[in-house]
Amino acid sequence: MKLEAIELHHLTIPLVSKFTTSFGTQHARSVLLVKAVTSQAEGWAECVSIIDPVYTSEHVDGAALVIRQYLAPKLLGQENVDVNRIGHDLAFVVGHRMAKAAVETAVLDAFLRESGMSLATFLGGTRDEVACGVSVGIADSIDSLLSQVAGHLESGYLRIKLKIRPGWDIEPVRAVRDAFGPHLLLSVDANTSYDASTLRSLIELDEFDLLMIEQPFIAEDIDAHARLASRIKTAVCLDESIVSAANTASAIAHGACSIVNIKPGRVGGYLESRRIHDVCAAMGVPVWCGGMLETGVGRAANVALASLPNFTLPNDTSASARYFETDITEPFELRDGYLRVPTGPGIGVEVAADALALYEVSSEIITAD
Ligand code: OSB
Ligand code: MG
Repeated sequence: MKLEAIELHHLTIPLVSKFTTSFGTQHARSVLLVKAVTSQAEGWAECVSIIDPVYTSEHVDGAALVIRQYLAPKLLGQENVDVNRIGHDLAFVVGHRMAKAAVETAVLDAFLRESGMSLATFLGGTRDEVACGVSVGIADSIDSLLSQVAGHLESGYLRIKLKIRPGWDIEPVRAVRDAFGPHLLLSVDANTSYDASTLRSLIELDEFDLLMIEQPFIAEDIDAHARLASRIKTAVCLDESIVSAANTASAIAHGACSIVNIKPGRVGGYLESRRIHDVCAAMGVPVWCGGMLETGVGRAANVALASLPNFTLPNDTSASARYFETDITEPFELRDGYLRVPTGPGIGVEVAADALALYEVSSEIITAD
């Protein structure tokens, strides 16, 4: 396949409600869409890096620069782009996995549209709908948190994940557990905000029968996660620490996690995500698909990934309405707690021209030479 151009589209899309984590508050998504143009087809992908380098080191402007200056020229200069070798072709750039994932996925989408095959089929998906949870940000008050959780349960979500940080942990978790009972699938996500001085609260959380504690410590500190995992009965899940199949196998072997959150952007794409899925399956570790408040473009691909067999826990793939008033694709709608896996070619959804026009801030076309 010959690649003719790569386009970058910068969008700003307001969120229906602000989203607060231990690393900050998002009121809008700053979305970088990547479009791959071949003679036969166009493919789309969403770069999930956020506007500031506060979740991982990547950020939107950095991703655009790396794509423009390094990744796109490498692929545009090739006579024949092989979708199974893009990871290898782009390996000369160190890191920048969200940027690489977006380029690889856009080209893969174009290739699959040419071939008439869905991404789910290409990846080896085995289900036609995926179980959905919802990630609830740090709230202004316990009352506000309880009413948000009640609303999400009303919508049908199958698992509630509470964002926590030191000072917002025991009290909100106890309040939600007390209000919604022992059967609620409830987990917490600390986004690396704990250390030895706040370890005590994590141990106290053990009494609330949580499904998992996600990424309490900094990404590099595998050992701290292993020590915590050996002290509590609650499962430890890694998010920020997981960047490749190799480092996943190592983290599991060290006892640092018994559940893995796979985010395709964070690990460099859907092919590496599939390898992580396979490693975890072989090591008896269940996985679920994390989210980055994606539009329908990123969500469609995530839902395809989550159709693989070892995605046995509810995913952070919520319906479009949980994030946006108007999505940029046909909206994803929750049915009894599940989203349908798209069956059309590629990611299986289309970018709506009017929504693109509504939200687009700037765009550029990158060609060979
Ligand atoms: O840690 O899972 C996270 C959003 C931005 C950055 C990090 C995270 C998240 C979420 C959002 O939890 C989940 C979703 O997309 O619904
Ligand atoms: Mg997380």
